[in-house]
Amino acid sequence: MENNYGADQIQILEGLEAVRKRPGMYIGSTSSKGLHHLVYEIVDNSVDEALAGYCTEIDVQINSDNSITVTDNGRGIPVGINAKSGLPAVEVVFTILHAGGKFGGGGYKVSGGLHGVGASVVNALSEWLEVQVYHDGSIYQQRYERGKVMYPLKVVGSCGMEKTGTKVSFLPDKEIFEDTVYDFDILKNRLREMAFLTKGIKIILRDDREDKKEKIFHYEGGIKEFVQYLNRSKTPLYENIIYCEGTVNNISVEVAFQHNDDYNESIYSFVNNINTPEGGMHLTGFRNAITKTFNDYARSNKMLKDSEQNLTGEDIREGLTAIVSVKIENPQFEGQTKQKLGNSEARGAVDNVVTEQLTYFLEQNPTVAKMICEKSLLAQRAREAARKARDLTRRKTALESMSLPGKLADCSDKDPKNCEIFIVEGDSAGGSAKSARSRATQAILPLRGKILNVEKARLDRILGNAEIKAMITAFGTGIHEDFDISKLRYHKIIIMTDADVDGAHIATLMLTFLYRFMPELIKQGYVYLAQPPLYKLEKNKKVWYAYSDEQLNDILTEVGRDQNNKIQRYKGLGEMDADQLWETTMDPAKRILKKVYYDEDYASEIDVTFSTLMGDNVEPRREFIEANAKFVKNLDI
Ligand code: TTJ
Repeated sequence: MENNYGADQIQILEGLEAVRKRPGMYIGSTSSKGLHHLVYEIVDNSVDEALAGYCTEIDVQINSDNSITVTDNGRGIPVGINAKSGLPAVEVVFTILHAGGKFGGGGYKVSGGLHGVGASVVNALSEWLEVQVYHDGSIYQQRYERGKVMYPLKVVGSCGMEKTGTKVSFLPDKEIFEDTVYDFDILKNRLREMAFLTKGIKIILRDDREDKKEKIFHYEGGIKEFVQYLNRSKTPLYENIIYCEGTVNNISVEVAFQHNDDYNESIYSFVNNINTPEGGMHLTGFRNAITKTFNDYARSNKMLKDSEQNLTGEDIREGLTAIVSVKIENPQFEGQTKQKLGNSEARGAVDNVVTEQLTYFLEQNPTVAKMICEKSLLAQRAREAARKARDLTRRKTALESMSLPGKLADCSDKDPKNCEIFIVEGDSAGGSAKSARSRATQAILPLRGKILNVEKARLDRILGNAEIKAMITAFGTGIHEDFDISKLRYHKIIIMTDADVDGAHIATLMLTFLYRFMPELIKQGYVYLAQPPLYKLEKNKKVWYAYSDEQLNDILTEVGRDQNNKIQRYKGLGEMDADQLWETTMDPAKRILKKVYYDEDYASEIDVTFSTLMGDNVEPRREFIEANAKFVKNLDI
């Protein structure tokens, strides 16, 4: 028996020696993080006892020498002899690696850190550790130094029969830890979290060093109060904190949530009281459940019409604060940092519990249900708008990188001040304009037919339109928030259309586009309308051009009305040859340009005009063309 004991002792010491040789493998690190981890490893045991229903209070004390004392009022670690080892169970707990939770009790150990290594590791990494167990009116005690048993478990005193519990004190080993000074706030935060996650438990943290401090964490509402705490500096959307709880296939599920009026989601998930920053199956189950349940509710209550798209999970989670907490027997951690729950059965468990109880809650609380659905619908709309804006940005980038349009006959001068661009209606007129122009300073961009009415088309169609794309790239400024007037390649943008109703309509469509997409060009006076003549009068090898009926009359009166007058009515730019076009419309020395101006005082009126008069009706269009004169000034250049 004694020999056996000796052999076991050697094995045990080899086990704990391994922990001292490679502490990082057991507690992650020997930095401050590892130092604090020792406390959590011990407290976890008391939390388990609380979860088993036998412990209501856990006392954590930082002593003046930076040792820690954890006391609970549970049943006490068993002091009886463990059959397999022939040792008191309490000694097994502190001296045999991975013994934690495997003995006695019957229940599984749910609590337990990322490394889940238990009390023996804390013992191995402590200069000394003392345990006292209050049980059956006696106080049992054992002491260890760097994992070595100092004496067999002994009775050191007596207590009332009703008093039970466990008290563990330890001093982290300075040979192991870089830093052995405890930080009150670090312990405070984690213990608060543990208290939230274990409803009803009272955790007291005391600092007995110079700066005496005490904190008591006790939340009867558990994670409901956790959500309330997280939303404390926010404006909740409704008063209730929605709470779902249940056990499915031995997986215990607890979820609490509440929306606030901002846009971020803050969801924290836990497995066996351990934070899972990478989420995992439990979080997936929660997300699936709320997405499905809120969509079902919104549909059956006609908040979403049949034709409307489902709310996305993102829409529903806008402004959501939530805690998802599961307790599972054999958690599998995955991912980069092993902080993601891999057990797929946890997904179904959370989904079941949340779907069933949330559905019931929404039926019972229609006001809250409607508020959440309405917020989600707003989020959906905002998301749609944002997507459109993103698409637009993408398109814009595509436009910027686009080379100059092939149809553009550019000028050779690169100083925008000297340059002008003629936007010409029709390919044939474009051809004449190209041969007539002064190549150095005049660029020609012919447009085929009528350009798209930007008042009546969705943005995607507008930006997909070849004529519009050609203009944007030729001008060089970009559009909307990317508009940069300093990149304008021509200081005169001249719209040159036929001098008839159709021509005027095309000019109007052009102006509408410029007004909506590049209003600065108009405001800063870069936009002009060319004035081709309506009539040509030839007499005795002399030529006159008339830009209006009135002007023709004046000329006729001057030259005399006789048979030698040869009068030509221009129906379109295409009827002029290159020389005529140059002479009458393009030559800066002779032409008439109308400058399009923008009067800030008329801004709203202009806006309404462009929006409403670009309809399919011919009459309003005509009216508009006449009204157009309001925005156009005669200017002789
Ligand atoms: C195990 O099942 C039988 C009854 O006692 C259960 C038990 O071990 N309870 C228990 C352990 N309560 N508290 C602890 C404990 C407390 C501290 C501070 C440290 C450790 C290692 C365990």
